[in-house]
Amino acid sequence: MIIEQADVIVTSPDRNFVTLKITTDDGLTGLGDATLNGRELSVVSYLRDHVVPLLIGRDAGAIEDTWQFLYRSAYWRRGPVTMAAIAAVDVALWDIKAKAASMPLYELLGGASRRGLLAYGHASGGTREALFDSIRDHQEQGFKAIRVQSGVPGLKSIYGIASDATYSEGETHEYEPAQRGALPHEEDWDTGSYLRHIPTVFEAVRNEFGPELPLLHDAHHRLSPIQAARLGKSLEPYDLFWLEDVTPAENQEALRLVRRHTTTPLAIGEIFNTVWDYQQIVREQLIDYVRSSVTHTGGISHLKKVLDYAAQYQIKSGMHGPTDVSPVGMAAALHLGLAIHNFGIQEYMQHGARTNEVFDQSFTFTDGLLHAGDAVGLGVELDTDEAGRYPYERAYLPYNRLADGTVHDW
Ligand code: KDG
Ligand code: MG
Repeated sequence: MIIEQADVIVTSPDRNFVTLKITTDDGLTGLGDATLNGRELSVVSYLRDHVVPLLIGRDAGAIEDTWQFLYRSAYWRRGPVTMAAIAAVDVALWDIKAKAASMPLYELLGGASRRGLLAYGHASGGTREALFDSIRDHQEQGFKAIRVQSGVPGLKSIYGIASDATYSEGETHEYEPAQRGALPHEEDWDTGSYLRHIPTVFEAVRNEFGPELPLLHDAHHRLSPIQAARLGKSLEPYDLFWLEDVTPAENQEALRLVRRHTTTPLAIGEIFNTVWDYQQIVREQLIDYVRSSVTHTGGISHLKKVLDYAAQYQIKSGMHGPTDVSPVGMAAALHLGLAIHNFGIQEYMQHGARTNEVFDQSFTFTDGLLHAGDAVGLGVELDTDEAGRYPYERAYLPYNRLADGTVHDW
């Protein structure tokens, strides 16, 4: 199994995706997701210009050795671009190894530890009525756990709210933050209004939907440690499954302060990319869920190390699964989630119809549980002709300004 060819495929069916396809001399192919939202072409260059030439002629079965070679020989370590590129190689090689073994990948990773993966969907609404409709819609789709994001009075556009205008029966409407265009979209932010409003939203949701439905919320990095502590405390009566990204977590010590004040479970890590980003917060038990995706954390080989480390402290997985993780990245998450013991929950935002035409997938979603399916390998194939119909289009994530014009965390 010698690597003969490696192609980087960029396609933009509903949004931009970057996929690495590795082909071996015996005709096996493997796919890896290398999509980095809003910075896609930097990973394309990293792969095409620097990594692909190193792969040709290597043993496709030497996954750990290839990982260590790519990570250490670059000298420049870590970072989202490097780790997304290495992740794509790693996942493509796992796909090939599982195909060579004629097994679904989760079997090769140790076999299934559960029947399926509890998934949470994204309910949102600018108004209370739209939010309740969205929660009901997700329940009808089968979701047994739901993330709740709400508009805030006085703020025009805010993270996590799907446009009410696109909401109609039978239509899945997922929130897509990256917008095509020459410049990023500007949103407004006011922490005081947010902190006053959000507890009233969860009170109303609990009154309407009862005490049992697992509810999640994403604060999207916007709070200071003491503000985060206040939010966690004020949400305690509504029994959240988790509160996500309360602070910009590169300041890991911030979470000590948050923890001292609240028992609301904390999830962090979608923008982390190595085990070293988790060193302190895992060792000091400052979080409850690891939010990293396979795509942004060096692939299955590296994220498995992060999750095994977390398992020693009873910290579980909560892998990132937004639309910017491609179907290839989602499949990798599902195989890993099935195999590990400390699985917690899986984020599941649904891809659009065009994306599902480009990527042929074998996962299932039944009664609230995701399963990777029993096709060999990852269970995803990419239709290159279909992909070729959708060339890359520049797109940016939005950013935030406060009322006085100051740029704020988005
Ligand atoms: O690319 C950025 C998105 O993936 C991110 O904003 C989504 O926070 C997110 C989530 O929890 O899915
Ligand atoms: Mg998030």
